[in-house]
Order: sequence, then structure tokens, then C-alpha cells
Amino acid sequence: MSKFNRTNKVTNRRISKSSISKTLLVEVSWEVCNQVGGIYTVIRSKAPTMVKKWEENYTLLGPYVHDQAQAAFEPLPLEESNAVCRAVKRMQESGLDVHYGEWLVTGKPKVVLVNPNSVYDRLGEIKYNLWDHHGIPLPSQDDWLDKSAAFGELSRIFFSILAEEETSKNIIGHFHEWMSSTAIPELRYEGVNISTIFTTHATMLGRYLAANDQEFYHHLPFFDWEKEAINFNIEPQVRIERAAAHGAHVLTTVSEVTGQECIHLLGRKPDEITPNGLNIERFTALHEFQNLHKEYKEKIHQFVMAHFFPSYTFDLDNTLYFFTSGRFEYKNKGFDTTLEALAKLNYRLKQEQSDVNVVMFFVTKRPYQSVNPDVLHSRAVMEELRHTTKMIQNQIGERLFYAAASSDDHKLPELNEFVDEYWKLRFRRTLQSWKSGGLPSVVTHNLYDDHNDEILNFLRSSNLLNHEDDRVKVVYHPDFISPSSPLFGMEYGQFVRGCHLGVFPSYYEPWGYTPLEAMASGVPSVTSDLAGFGDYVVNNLQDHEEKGIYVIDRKNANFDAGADQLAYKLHKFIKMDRRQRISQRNKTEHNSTFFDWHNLIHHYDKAHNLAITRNKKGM
Ligand code: G6P
Ligand code: 1S3
Repeated sequence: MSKFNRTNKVTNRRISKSSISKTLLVEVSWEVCNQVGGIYTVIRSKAPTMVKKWEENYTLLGPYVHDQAQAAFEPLPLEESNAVCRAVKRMQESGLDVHYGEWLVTGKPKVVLVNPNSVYDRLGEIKYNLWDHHGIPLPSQDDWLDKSAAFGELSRIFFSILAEEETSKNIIGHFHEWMSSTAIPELRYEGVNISTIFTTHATMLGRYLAANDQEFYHHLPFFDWEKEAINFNIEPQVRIERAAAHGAHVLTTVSEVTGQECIHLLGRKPDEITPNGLNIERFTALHEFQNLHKEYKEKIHQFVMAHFFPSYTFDLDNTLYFFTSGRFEYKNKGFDTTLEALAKLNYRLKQEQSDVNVVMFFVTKRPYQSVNPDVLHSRAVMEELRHTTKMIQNQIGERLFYAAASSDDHKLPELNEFVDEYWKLRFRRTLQSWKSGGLPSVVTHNLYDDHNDEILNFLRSSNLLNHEDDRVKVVYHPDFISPSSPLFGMEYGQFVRGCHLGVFPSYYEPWGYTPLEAMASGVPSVTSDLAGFGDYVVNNLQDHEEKGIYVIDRKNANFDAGADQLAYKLHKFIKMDRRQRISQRNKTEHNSTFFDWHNLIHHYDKAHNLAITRNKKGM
């Protein structure tokens, strides 16, 4: 239990407009102006809504990372009338490397960026205090922990000075994730007058335990957190997380699923669930999104032709593109369930003698040596083939026009005669090197650890190796997709738009932005009820399948039953005809506004209000 008494009931209301005008809100995250992972998406996409609501009373606090700041940060002059600026000035005067300005993203929020290096000379003392005051042990020479302790210390200094500079307004410090949160217990220890909120986007222990325990959710109430933290060698992180969770006036997390982890692993029930949204406007393509699907699907066709057609061909018009993407966490992200379901689906489609093809893309990040030379070669040869056919087409076009204009005859001339011998030969040679004997590779890059790779080992053992008669083909792309990647040459968002279905049946996923981002682009997807997003959809979005969000029950089903369900849903999707897919995409895109921050921000409003109330009541 928390050492602070929060048993008094406090009505949890949204913060009012007049309260906002009397409050400074500072949101703190390691991912402010610093792209690392999902929290960056939360902070960045929420910024326009926060700035609109809080105006000059809203500031973000993040780390100063030179390259990222160069690209997205514009310094502003420090105004004497602004308490945040005065705090920054005092920090600068004491020799700390602190910057104030605008983050150049939609909404242009004001940001304070602090350079962790500027307190590295005091790391010993900072760590000693965390140990002495809160029992948090921080070993030496752990880069992440050092950064976290330094960033926390700079946040503590900032808030302590801000509380001195601004005495007529409430101040809220809203901290995201353990990395940013050592300041919470320290501010409470020193009795600084700041209302604090800690939002955790996962629990450290939950992530480790889930990856190692098939029955994680059943065992959740019974874990000994201290023993497990030592077991996984993450004791400092877990202790920081717990100190922040217990020290904060208000604890929130992104989903009910992670709320359970907070109860059992952090020892505190969240006061509010703050689900993640998006700035849907950024995705809106007016009535164009169906055309964009067609345009980017065409680009994916180009890749698929280059990759498969040297070995055998199939009907692209009757081919569906499925994808999954994200960090490589084989079990947590549900890659294992996806593969099992694909094998089942392939078997079923073969039994039915279906003429549909599914190409499933795994887009993730694995260490690799290079792009597979054969894959690059076919891509290059296809470009050569395109060039050659284009030249032949031009030659025929020009010459046919002259022949037609100068002819008395009404017959179509022999077109072959219009082509130079040079181009005929080049055409034959290109075709010769285009065709290859082997099977299309299931992986596009040469992995360092090919033999132990879990995806490849599954594909090998289940013989899902892109045989001609397989109805489900696999392309494992162990790198993120970007315009500079040689095989796709497009942005990830464009790739998503070109696909038909996202597949994200996670086992451990506090929220999960990937299906929501697909939804905002009008692309349906499958998720699971163990993903915060999927759970939220089941409880809040009626007829969600019609709206393009399929949810697998993984809370109650075991691994095999989950894979069966996924195979069934994939099969159901395949059975839709084009008109049905188009109509579903319309509904998917239309309903994504449900997840616009404007519709979800009231959860944050409640948390902010509660923090002020509890701080005033000394709770
Ligand atoms: C969009 C385009 C249509 C195209 C369709 C293909 O809706 O506007 O012109 O026919 O995509 O849909 P499909 O699901 O078969 O890729
Ligand atoms: C976390 O990032 P992750 O991918 O490590 O935070 C994200 C934002 O709240 C969330 O979407 C994701 O599920 C969490 O796992």
C-alpha cells in the first residue's frame, strides 16, 4: 500500500476552464522531442489538443538530444513574465545546459529540454540520495539508469525552482514511464508543492514475465515482485517504477489490462485509465483514401512481382496483402500466434482449392548483414525489364503512328517489324536472367542469427516456404520500411495503406498503436483482447468487426485456441469480395475519429483535476 493516505473519497471530475487558467501543467517524458517508441506517439499526437485546451499554461519537459533538437526544436527568448522561463534562466545561471523553445510539430507546444550530461559530475550524489531516501539501488556503468537518474535530477531541480517562481498557480507535474520519474519520490520527499501524476505505459516486470510465462495472466496475482525483479536483473527499474507509482498523487495507465499489472506488480490500483488516441486529422485524406490504397497497393505489387514472379506467377488481382509490424518480441507481439494461424489458413485454403493468394509481410527489426543479393537482383532485373518494355513500347508507338499516317491500307501492320534487333535481343536476355529455378525467399535480408531466428525456424518446421501451391506466402522484412529501403522505396504509412489487413494478436501489449494507425488509414486489422486497444474496442465500440477491428479472445483461450480463432477470422476476411472490402474500409476510416484525442482527453482532464485536489488535501 502507498505510504500516503488516499483513502478519502474524492469525486473524480474533469478539470474546469477556470482551474486551467490557474494551473501550470508540465508533462515530462524521455520521448519529448526524442523519438524512441510508442510514448513519443502519445506525447506528439496529443500536443495539438493539449495546446488548444491549456494554451500558455502547457509545457513539455524532455531531454536535450542534440541531433533530434537540431531537426525539431526552435529556441525562443526567455520572457521575464513567464514562470517557466524564469525557472529555465535560473537553471542556466547555475551552469546547467537547459533550453527553452518550441517543438516543431503540429500544435507547436512549448518545451524545456534539459541535457542529462550537465549533472553527470554529480551522479554519485544523485544515486546516493535515491538509495538513501527511497531504497533505489543504482549500479554504476549502466547507461540507461545513469541517464534516467540524471534526467530525473534535472526535472527535480526544474520543478523545485518553478514552485518558487510560481506561487499563485497550481503546478502539475505529469510524468510518463519510469525513465522520466525519479523526480516524483524526490519532490514528495522534499515536500515541494507540485501535484504529481505518474502514467505508466507498461510495467517492467509485466513485460519480462509475459515473455517468459505462458500462463502470465493466471499467475499475475501470485508473483513476488521483489524476487522476480532480482531474477530478471531489473531491480533498479522496478524500484523506480514502484517509487513513482506510490509517490504520485495520481497513478494512471493506458488500459485496463495494464491496470491489473499495476495492482499486482506495482501494488497500487490506477486512479484513472488514460487510453491512447491519435490526431486523426493527420491521417485524413478526405475522400482520397481509397485511391491511395489503390496507388500504394500497386507499389506493393511491384515488389511482389519482382520477388515471386521469377519463380512462378499468380493473379495479383486475386491477392490480398496482410502485414504485421513492430518491435521483435516474438511471443509478446503475437508473431507466434500469427505464424500458427497462417499455417492453418494455408492448409484450409489448399483443401478448398481456393484461388486466392495471401502475401503476409512481417515488418520488424533484426540484426542483418545485408539485403539478400538474390532479392536485390530480381528487383534490379525487373526494373531492367520495365525499361526494356517501355523502350519497345515507345518504338512501336512512334513507328505505328507514322505508318498509319502514311498508309492507304486499313490493316494493322506487323508490329514486330517496328522493333530494332537491339531491343529484341535485350528483351530476350533480360527475360533469361529474370527467370530463376528456386523458391522465392521467405526473408529479404541475410540475418546474423539465421539458424536461431524464431520466425525462420517456424517457417522451416511448418514447410511454409513459399511453394507454388501454397496459398499463403510469407515475406519477412527484418528492417523497418522507409523511402530509402531498396525493396519497397515507400514510407511505412504508405505501405500500410496499400495493404488489406493488419495482423496484431498480441499477448502482451499495454495499448498498441499499430492497429489504431491502420484504422486511421482506413485499413482493417485483427488485434487481441490482451492488447489494451483491443480490450478497449470490445468494451466501447459496438459492431467493431463491421468497422474493421477484429479481436481475438486471448484472455480465456489458450495458445492453440487463439491461433484457431485467428485463422478463422483471417479466412472470414478472405471470403469478402472487393465491394465488401471497399465498404468495410469506409467504415474503418470513418470510425477512427472515435480515437481522436478530442474524444479521449477527458480521461487526462480527470487525472489532472484529481492530482490538484489530492495535493491540496495533503493526500
Ligand atoms: C479502392 C479503389 C478502387 C479499387 C479498390 C481495390 O477502393 O478506389 O478503385 O478497385 O481499392 O480494393 P481491394 O480491396 O481489392 O484492394
Ligand atoms: C508502450 O510502448 P511499447 O511498444 O514498449 O507504450 C505505448 C504507448 O502508450 C503502448 O502503445 C505500447 O503498447 C507499450 O509498449
